[in-house]
Amino acid sequence: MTRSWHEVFKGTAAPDAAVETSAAEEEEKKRGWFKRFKQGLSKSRQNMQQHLSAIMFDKIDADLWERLEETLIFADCGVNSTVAIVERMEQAANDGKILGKDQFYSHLEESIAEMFAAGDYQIDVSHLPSVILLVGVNGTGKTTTIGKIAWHLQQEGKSVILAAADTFRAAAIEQLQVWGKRVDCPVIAQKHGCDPGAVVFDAISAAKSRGIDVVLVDTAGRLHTQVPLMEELKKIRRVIAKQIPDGPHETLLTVDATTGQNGLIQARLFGEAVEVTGAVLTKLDGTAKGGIAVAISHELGLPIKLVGVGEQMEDLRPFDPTDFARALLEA
Ligand SMILES: Nc1nc2c(ncn2[C@@H]2O[C@H](COP(=O)(O)OP(=O)(O)O)[C@@H](O)[C@H]2O)c(=O)[nH]1
Ligand SMILES: [Mg+2]
Repeated sequence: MTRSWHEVFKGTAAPDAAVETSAAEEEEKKRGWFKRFKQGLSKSRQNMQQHLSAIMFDKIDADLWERLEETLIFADCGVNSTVAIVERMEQAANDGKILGKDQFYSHLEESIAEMFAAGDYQIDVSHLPSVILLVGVNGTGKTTTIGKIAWHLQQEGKSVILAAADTFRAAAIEQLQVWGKRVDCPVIAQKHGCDPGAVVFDAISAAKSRGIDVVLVDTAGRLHTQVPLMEELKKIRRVIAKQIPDGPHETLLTVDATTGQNGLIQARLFGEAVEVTGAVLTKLDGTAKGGIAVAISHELGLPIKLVGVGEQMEDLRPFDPTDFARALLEA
């Protein structure tokens, strides 16, 4: 089910009863979000439907399963998820549950949704302050996602501070400052090249003294193969844990959907080096192979907490496996 932001951010209050929107209005809003999400997935949906449209459904036989398998592989669902989905479908067919097109699609929707890793799909902002670390390869959307999250958190009544701990590139600090201006929240930054740990230390100190709710930490994303980056990330985590023993409360890994299986490999290496609590899948609007969402969650065993389906603030959406499967298959 489409979730609203206060359902995603653990630690934010439900809308005030006095100004609470009616159930019908809430439904209407959720329909709007789903429509937008579906729009972001249109390339992937067209691709999927084009492949499946050749199926006649007059015979449920090996040819049909082969075509389904090809479709899923081509959509970048990954080999393991594909095999699991097809097996589940064949089983349902053997049990007499798939006799035609409608049942095929409804079972496929269910089977895809079930591939997503079980886990906590919420983002924990219940601490004071809560610390959220964004990690991932360069260009996967860390800085942009931080700006978008900051805006949504503020909409839910949380105060936010940004920490420019990607000190490796000068442009990265400026980019975060631009976001800080845009969403109107403070940015703690030092000079290009300085110790990212020091920036994080300052940001947490500032959050504590000013009573700010959430610290969002931007980090560098030089390639995973570089040992120093992983050491740097571990050091940042130690600096956080020294000030806040149970922090960071979330470590979100950004993965660029347009990089397909290659992005998945990079993400896996990141995930092995730092403890990650969830994934943010960005640029889902820019690919016809949205099945990568299935592969990422299934292969990494990570819940996808957020997805980017465009460059606007509203194009960062809470992720829901059932919505995803529906948006991928629904006509
Ligand atoms: N279309 C689209 N572009 C995105 C999305 N998320 C990020 N981008 C773009 O991807 C590029 C790299 O993002 P950036 O935040 O700088 O990545 P970083 O290096 O990981 O911090 C920027 O041009 C963003 O505007 C998304 O969900 N959809
Ligand atoms: Mg960046």
